[in-house]
Amino acid sequence: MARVLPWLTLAATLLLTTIKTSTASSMAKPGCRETCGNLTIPYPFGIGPGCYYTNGFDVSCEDNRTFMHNSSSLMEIYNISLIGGQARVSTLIATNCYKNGTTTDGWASATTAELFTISNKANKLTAVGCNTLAFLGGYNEYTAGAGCFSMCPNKQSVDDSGQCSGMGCCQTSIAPSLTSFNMTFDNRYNNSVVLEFNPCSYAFVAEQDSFRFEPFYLEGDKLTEKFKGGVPAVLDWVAGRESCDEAIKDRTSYACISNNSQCVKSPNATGYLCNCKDGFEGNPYLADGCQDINECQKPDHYKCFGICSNTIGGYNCSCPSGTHSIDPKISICNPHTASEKAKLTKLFIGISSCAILLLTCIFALLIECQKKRLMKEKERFFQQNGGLLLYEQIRSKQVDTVRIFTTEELEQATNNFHSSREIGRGSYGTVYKGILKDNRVVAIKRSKIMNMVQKDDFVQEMIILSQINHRNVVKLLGCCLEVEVPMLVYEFMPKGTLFELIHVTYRSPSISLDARLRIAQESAEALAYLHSSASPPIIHGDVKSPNILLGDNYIAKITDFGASRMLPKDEIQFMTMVQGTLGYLDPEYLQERQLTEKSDVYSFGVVLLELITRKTAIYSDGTEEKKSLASSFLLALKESRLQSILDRNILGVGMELLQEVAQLAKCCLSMKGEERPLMSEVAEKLRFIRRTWRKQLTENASEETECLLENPSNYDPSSTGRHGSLMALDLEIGR
Ligand SMILES: *[C@@H]1O[C@H](CO)[C@@H](O)[C@H](O)[C@H]1NC(C)=O
Ligand SMILES: *[C@@H]1O[C@H](CO)[C@@H](O)[C@H](O)[C@H]1NC(C)=O
Ligand SMILES: *[C@@H]1O[C@H](CO)[C@@H](O)[C@H](O)[C@H]1NC(C)=O
Ligand SMILES: *[C@@H]1O[C@H](CO)[C@@H](O)[C@H](O)[C@H]1NC(C)=O
Ligand SMILES: *[C@@H]1O[C@H](CO)[C@@H](O)[C@H](O)[C@H]1NC(C)=O
Ligand SMILES: *[C@@H]1O[C@H](CO)[C@@H](O)[C@H](O)[C@H]1NC(C)=O
Ligand SMILES: *[C@@H]1O[C@H](CO)[C@@H](O)[C@H](O)[C@H]1NC(C)=O
Ligand SMILES: *[C@@H]1O[C@H](CO)[C@@H](O)[C@H](O)[C@H]1NC(C)=O
Ligand SMILES: *[C@@H]1O[C@H](CO)[C@@H](O)[C@H](O)[C@H]1NC(C)=O
Ligand SMILES: *[C@H]1O[C@H](CO)[C@@H](O)[C@H](O)[C@H]1NC(C)=O
Repeated sequence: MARVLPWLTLAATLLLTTIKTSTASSMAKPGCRETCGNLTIPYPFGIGPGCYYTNGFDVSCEDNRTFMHNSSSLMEIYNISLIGGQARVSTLIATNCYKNGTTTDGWASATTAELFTISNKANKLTAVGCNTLAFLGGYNEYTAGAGCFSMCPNKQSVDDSGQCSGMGCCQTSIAPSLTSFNMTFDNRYNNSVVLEFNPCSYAFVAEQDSFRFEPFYLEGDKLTEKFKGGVPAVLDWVAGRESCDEAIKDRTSYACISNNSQCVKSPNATGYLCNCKDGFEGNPYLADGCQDINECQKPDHYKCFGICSNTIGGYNCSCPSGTHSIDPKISICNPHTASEKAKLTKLFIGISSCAILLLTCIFALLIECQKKRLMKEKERFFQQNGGLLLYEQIRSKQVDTVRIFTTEELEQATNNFHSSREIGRGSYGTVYKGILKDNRVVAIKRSKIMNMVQKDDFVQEMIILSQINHRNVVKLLGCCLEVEVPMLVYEFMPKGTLFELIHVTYRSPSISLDARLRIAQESAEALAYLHSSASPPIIHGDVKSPNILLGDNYIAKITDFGASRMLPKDEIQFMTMVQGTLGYLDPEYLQERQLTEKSDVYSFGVVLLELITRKTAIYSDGTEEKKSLASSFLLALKESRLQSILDRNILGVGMELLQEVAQLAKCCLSMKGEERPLMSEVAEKLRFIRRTWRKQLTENASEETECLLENPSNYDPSSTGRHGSLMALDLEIGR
């Protein structure tokens, strides 16, 4: 069956029944029929001469159905959209049936009117059949084509999901902007093989969304029955093919003639369309077509909670006088009057700024208080620690050697008391290495809570200590009183303690006898000085090898004296102290709890023993049992086996001297204080022993190491600079 429908230019049966609807909202040209059946026909479409814009928009109305005139096939119009420039129309169906051994040569073609194109976005080439290959030959500017193949060997294989999946139905895209097409079938695929359930094949261009495939379409001529008028398809139309710029220039053919209309580019096709401007509605293709929207009458679309007044192209929504709008656009009116509102706003602003100001003040005050408290605390500690007293004393006695450091200074010097700066830690507290602003290296002693008897005493001590100026006494540089427990700042001793030198053997495998004697002598001199320089004498109270420090060239300097002033008061503290100085403590003191200069002498005796035996004050010689160095030594001396207890490294030459040192030590370790020599005597004796030793060394020069004899004649007991270097050398050799 072939249906050839040529260009139809049917003169419409002019229904001059001018339905007087010349209202402003009329979509048709004034004096023209506006509807056909249920469909409103808006200008540029129109029925009859003079009622349409241009040829393609010429439509006819038959039996309440609308048809396009100037189109190659009689297309029924189902729907017209002015805004998108689209129309839903019916299209032809090409049918190919197998009958009597032959196939009808079915084809269908269509040509759209000018300004109309077939929408390729909305439409698809659709073929229905079970051995069907359909072609579409189309034309836009060029020749275009599409093909669609569907196959289903039996009834069961037909896809019944409604989809055009290729089994009973297929769909394929078409080229854009087609103005004409011709659908044909390839007869090599015909319905002979599927005749019993599908005698015919169909092809058509259809709106994809409106066509749903049903398997029964394959039977007989069910499909053509269902879509008698044709399958819906979508056409794009434009008011002109030119762009808006071009269209506006050519005023004579410009379609957007309404006031308040505007030209827009067609969204789906090439060319332009007309729209009403915002705030207007109606038909932009008609003079006076775009009418102002009375927004106030459409509260569903245009919100206004106040008093609505329509304006041309918009509306004015305001609040009754005396009320204030929260949202100026839609006027949600606030019960507060404007002035009240303003007042409230002012009040609010006032209150909030006051609050902010107040908070800021409070905050600043808190910070200030904190600062003040800190300052007060510091001051309290300063006073508690006798800061003022110290100041006075410093002024009156013209002490210029001791400095009062601030906490900040010391924190800065020790990198906030960083652990990497720790150089010693004990029951007394921690010693840090500090570097002052002037690059001076110092040792800062931060004690744990100690039993400070009286602030006066402490200050007194400070004054005394600061006045002590002996080369073998570690110099006190200053203190910091702003903390609970004062911190003391000493000169820094780079070579550690005597304890480390003689007992941490890997550090100094061998120390010469001369070096040992020198250290002993220097320490003795320092103690003698302490005992004699001031009245009452300064008792060290804690003489032990860890309290003898070594400076450059291993010069010995004693530190931590004045313990007598800070003696423990209660039993627990006493026991702690005893434990700390076990092996050094004067037995008399243990009984009488009275420290004297002779207590220092006893302790020094133990240090002397450490030097010649290289054993710690409390030691164990392989066996579990801990022995007191002093008692072991005295026992060995009594049993005349001194050599057994002495350091093997110094045995050999100078045995008589060692005997003398041993005798000296024995005297120092006398049980009764009065039997012990004075510290000055000890120093004297050591000086003598040392001189003898050096003489012997010179005599034995040929056998001894050359370097040890470097400038032996230059000896001067009061100068240790030389000996310092000797000592260093000895140590070097020892390694
Ligand atoms: C018009 O619409 C009514 C109901 O909306 C419908 O019953 C009638 O069939 C329609 N007429 C045409 C010609 O489409
Ligand atoms: C067209 O529709 C109108 C009303 O909608 C009806 O009165 C008229 O009979 C219809 N005409 C035809 C031919 O159906
Ligand atoms: C136009 O098409 C839409 C859906 O695409 C439909 O809802 C509407 O009823 C149609 N209008 C007419 C007049 O056919
Ligand atoms: C073919 O069709 C003709 C009429 O068009 C009919 O008379 C004839 O019987 C048919 N032949 C067969 C084999 O069906
Ligand atoms: C129908 O198809 C068969 C094979 O599929 C072929 O032999 C036959 O010639 C075709 N008939 C026509 C009329 O093309
Ligand atoms: C045509 O344009 C309109 C408006 O942009 C849009 O809503 C519609 O989906 C388009 N039509 C097609 C088939 O893409
Ligand atoms: C459509 O194609 C068929 C087969 O090629 C041809 O016979 C027919 O003339 C074509 N129709 C048009 C309008 O071009
Ligand atoms: C349309 O605009 C023109 C000029 O811009 C004016 O003269 C005419 O009065 C307007 N028409 C209406 C109905 O507003
Ligand atoms: C809206 O109305 C108010 C009061 O009625 C007026 O002051 C204002 O100017 C109007 N705005 C516009 C855009 O017409
Ligand atoms: C439309 O119809 C007019 C008048 O009947 C004719 O001159 C014109 O060529 C036709 N246009 C098309 C595209 O068919």
